Formats: sequence, structure tokens, C-alpha cells
Amino acid sequence: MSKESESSNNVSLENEERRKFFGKTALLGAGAVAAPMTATMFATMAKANAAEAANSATIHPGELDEYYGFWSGGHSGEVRILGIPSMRELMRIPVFNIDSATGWGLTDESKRIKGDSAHLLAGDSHHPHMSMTDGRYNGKYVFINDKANTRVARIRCDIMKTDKITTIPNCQAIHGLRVQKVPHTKYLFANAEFRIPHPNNGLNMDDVPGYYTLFNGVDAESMDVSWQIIVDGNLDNTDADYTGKYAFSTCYNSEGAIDLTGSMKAERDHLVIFNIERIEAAVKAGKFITLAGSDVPVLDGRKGSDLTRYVPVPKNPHGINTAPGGKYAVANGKLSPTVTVFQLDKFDALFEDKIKPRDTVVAEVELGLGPLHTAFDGKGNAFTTLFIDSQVCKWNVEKAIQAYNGENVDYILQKLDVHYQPGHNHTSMGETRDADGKYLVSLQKFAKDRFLQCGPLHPENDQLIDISGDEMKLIHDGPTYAEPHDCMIVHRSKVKTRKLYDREDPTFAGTIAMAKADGVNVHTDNKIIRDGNKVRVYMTSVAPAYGMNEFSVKQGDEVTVVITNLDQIEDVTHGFCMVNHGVQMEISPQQTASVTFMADKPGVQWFYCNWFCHALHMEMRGRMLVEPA
Ligand code: K7E
Ligand code: CUA
Ligand code: CA
Repeated sequence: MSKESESSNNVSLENEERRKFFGKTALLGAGAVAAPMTATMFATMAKANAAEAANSATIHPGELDEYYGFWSGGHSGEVRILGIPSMRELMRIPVFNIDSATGWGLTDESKRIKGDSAHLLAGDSHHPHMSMTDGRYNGKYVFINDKANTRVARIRCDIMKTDKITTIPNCQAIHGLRVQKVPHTKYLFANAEFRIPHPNNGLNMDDVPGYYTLFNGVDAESMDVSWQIIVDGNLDNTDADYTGKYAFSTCYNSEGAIDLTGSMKAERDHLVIFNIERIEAAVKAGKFITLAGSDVPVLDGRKGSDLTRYVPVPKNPHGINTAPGGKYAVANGKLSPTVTVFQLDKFDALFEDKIKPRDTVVAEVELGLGPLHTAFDGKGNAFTTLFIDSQVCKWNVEKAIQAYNGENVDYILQKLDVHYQPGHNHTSMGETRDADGKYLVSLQKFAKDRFLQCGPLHPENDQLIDISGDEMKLIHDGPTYAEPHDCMIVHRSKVKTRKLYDREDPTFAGTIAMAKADGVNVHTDNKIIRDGNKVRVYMTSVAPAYGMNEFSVKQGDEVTVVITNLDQIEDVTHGFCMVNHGVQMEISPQQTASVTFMADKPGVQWFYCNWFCHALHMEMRGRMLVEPA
């Protein structure tokens, strides 16, 4: 049974006293200040405010967090799970990378999941997003893109392991990735960023105007690409609405340039809006082409198409974020100090050509320098990262619309310094109907002086901000390793994980099927099957011993070791490492895992368990004898 955290009851007496004292000072500071405050007084007050907020969010040893945070791992290629508000790293989920601890990328099961890209050992993950039903997280999957190798992947939330990886054909660099929110996540929407020649056969490099890129709809269950849409310009970030009818993507290179200055020439690039119903109808009606090397339907969504609309937006816009109510979406200007607010119920009229593209814009207001991404509290307020100003700007959407219409209202509510240069930010449940306005995480690209020096390479700095009151309060600095671009914060009630594997789990069904074909029951048998120069070694494990403590093969054999962990106790994970063979893997309770290697060195080769499992863990080992050829 989960232990409830009672963080709010843990404020110490000392802090109670401090709260009273600084509470008064804060009141003075907010209103007409009686006596001018010195810089030192201000710093002390800010510190105390932060300390007070931090205390209310402290998760003491043994207590559990209220939220799961899913972080991308950037060019480490993985996904990480953090607890919020503690910001403790709970788990890493290898996806596009290889992982020595779990054997991800080394085991036969993970290679099967990686499929045609199993030979690729690197990745660049940016945007983790959970599957939804009716605009709410459904706890089923987390999806993530790989910009480096044009892939998308799916993580199963019951076991928190990657179970599907798909390479998107006909394009390069999947960047923006979001899910269809309503009625459920039928599609992942995946932006290919870089424009390329078609066909990309090495004969047309200089035909730059002929380059194009594609917006992709990926079936969330099969993880096959359902359709691709040719667009004008390139594609950066994407999001979807709360009716299920539209997805939309920002473009920073409407110029179609291949160099930096060229992509900054135009004062406005655009948001391209995709009409999902029309796209599906066009695919059904067979109004598509296919491109060399795949049979995925490709539709033309360039300007003039009835599948898309293009709305001019200043300037090299980056993030696009739908507000929880579903009424608005906000594009972040990056090279323009503005955010552009779209009223989404105007999109129907736009597609019926009753209004002009810019008529969907209800506000375009200045926030500060370098707006990149926006998150929402579900109470009408938005939080935008200002990369160049190193700030988070809290602003009110309705007030911004009033100001844009010429009313004299202050739409900016607060600017909070963050350290330093924020990219994405995310609020608790903020991309769903359940946005609860409790926490904001701001992901900074630079840590500079915030942590102990660790050489020329610095960590990044993820800051936790309490947004439950009128004022944002910075409460935690959290160093992270390269390079979480994005995260999402999911209430723990939405996630139900297994404690043990199901013996028939589909992630190792292929291995069990192989065993069956060999006449082996992996849950009872310890057996060696020779098949020409392929040898399959099936063994069980129960702490602290493998079911087999020695076996023999011949030099030159291709050996597959299949291990089934029969332990039924939560947390008793075994490992398997064959010394000097670059082979190791995780075998969690009731899991079957396998790894294949060449027995190329004659002699005695020790293997051992490398996940600490028992007082006699060191003794959990055995010998492989390789007879000389
Ligand atoms: Cu802004 Cu890849 Cu979402 Cu980086 S992206 S910050
Ligand atoms: Cu089994 Cu360590
Ligand atoms: Ca541009």
C-alpha cells in the first residue's frame, strides 16, 4: 500500500516562526513600501519565501512523491522518471541508447524491439508524452521521438520499458512529437524537421526549392506510420486540440533556407494546421502518392491544399502549446519577443474559407526575449520560458487578449529568474484537462555556478517552482545530465505499474516461442539445445543460484543464453554477465531474457550475476567451457 505523503504537516516550529516574520515583510514589499528595502533584505526575504515553499514540498525519507515526472534524456537517448516534488531520479528507461545495466540494445528482446534500427546505438530523445483518453492521461503509454535517427518509440507504463520503435520513412530528424488528445490517442503526431530532396538519391542536392519535409501520423497501437503530409517550410514543434479535429506545427524555416542567415530572413514564418478528418478522408479516397522505399500514403499539404492552413507567425516560432481548456493554443516567438494566441474554435471557419488565416489570432503580445515554450495552470494563466532573459513569465491569457484589443490591462503577472536559459517548461498535469496548477518545472540549458564544478562539462539545471499561490516560488534546483528537452508531470493515481512480470509478457514472447520450438519450458527446464553451430542455453535462476552452474560449447559457436528468473519476490532482480564477452542483462522477477554472443575464446569463461540479489550474490556464478575448434 502506498504511503501518503504528509508534507504540509512537516513544517518545523522554526520555520513557522520565520513564516510569520517574513509574511509581514512580504506584505510590505508588495504594497506601498514604507521604507525602501535594501538588496540584502530583499535577497533574505526571497530566500525565506523559497525556503517556506520548499518545506511545504519536502518529501522526507521513506515518503512517496505525488507525481511521476517523465523526462526526456536528450542526446543520451533515454527517458528518465523523476518523483515530483522531490525531483529525485527514480528510474531510467533506455530507449534509443544502449544500457549496460539492463542490457538494452544488447539483449535479443531489445534488438527485436529496435528492429531495423537495432544496429544504431545512439539517439536524441526530446518530447515524452503520455497517451490520453478524452484529454486526460490514461496511464498506458509514454511516447518519445528520436531526432537523431528519425524514430519514434513507445514505453509501456505497466513495466516502464520500451516496447516499440519505428523508423519514419522518407524524412530526416523527427523533432516535434505530441499525441492526439481526443477522443483518445489514435495518432502520434510527429514532425520531421529537415527538408530533403525527393528522391534523395544523391543527384539533386542543388535543387533546394524542391526539398520538402513531412508531417506524420503514427498509429499509437501498431506504431505503423498511417500517413505523411508534405508541407511548405520545415517543422519544429507540434500539439493537438481538444476536439480531435486538428493538429498544428510551428515552422521556423518558411524561407526554405539551408543556412542560418537564410532561415532568419522573413519577419514571419508560420503555424501549419492539419485537418485530421480531411486527411483520413483523402487517404480513404486513395488521393495519395507513395515515395520510394515505403508504401505509406503521402498527401500533399502544401499551400493551397484543403488538408492544411498556414497562419503567419513571427519569427522562427518554436513551441506550440494548447491550453487545458482547449480554447486557445500559444505559439512562442523565439526570435520575436511575442507569443501568438490562437482561438481554436475559429479553425472550422478557417478551413471553410469563411475567415482569413490571421483571423484565428486573438492576441500577439510581448513577454520578453526568447519565448520558447508555454505551460498552463488550468486557471487561465500561462507560463512562458524566456530563453534570453533567463526568466519564466507568468501571464494571463484573457488579459493578453484584452490588451491586444487595446484595453489598458496588465497581462504580465510576474517574471521569475531561473538559472539559466530555460528551454521547455511543464506544469503538473498541464497538457491535459486535469491541469492542477501546483507545480511548474523549468528546464534550464545552463547551470553555470549553481553546482560544484565537475570539469568543463556542466550539468543542466531543472528548477521546481511552486505555482499554487499568486506568486511563483522557486523551490528546488535539480542537476540533470545531457539533455532533457522536455518533461511531463503525471499524477501518481494515473500510473499503475506491475511489481512482477507476467510470465507471458509480449516483450519476451519471441524468446518463449523459440524455447517452445526447442521443446523447452523456460520455467522448469535447464537445457542445452544444439542447432548446427548455434547453441541455445536455457537456464532458470532463483536467488542465489542459476539453474546451471556449468555448460560446454565449441569455439566458433554462436551462443544464446536464455535465463528465466523464477523468483516471485518483488525487487529480486538477477543479472547475467559473461566475463570478457561484452554481454550483460537484467532479469527481473518472472522475466525471461536472452543474449547472443560468439564463443570465440577457448577455455574456462566465468559468468556471474551483476544485479545485487542476495547475501550470496557474489557467489551466484558459473563456468562456460569453450572447447578449442
Ligand atoms: Cu524546445 Cu526539441 Cu522541444 Cu529543445 S525543443 S528546448
Ligand atoms: Cu542474482 Cu545477484
Ligand atoms: Ca524563419
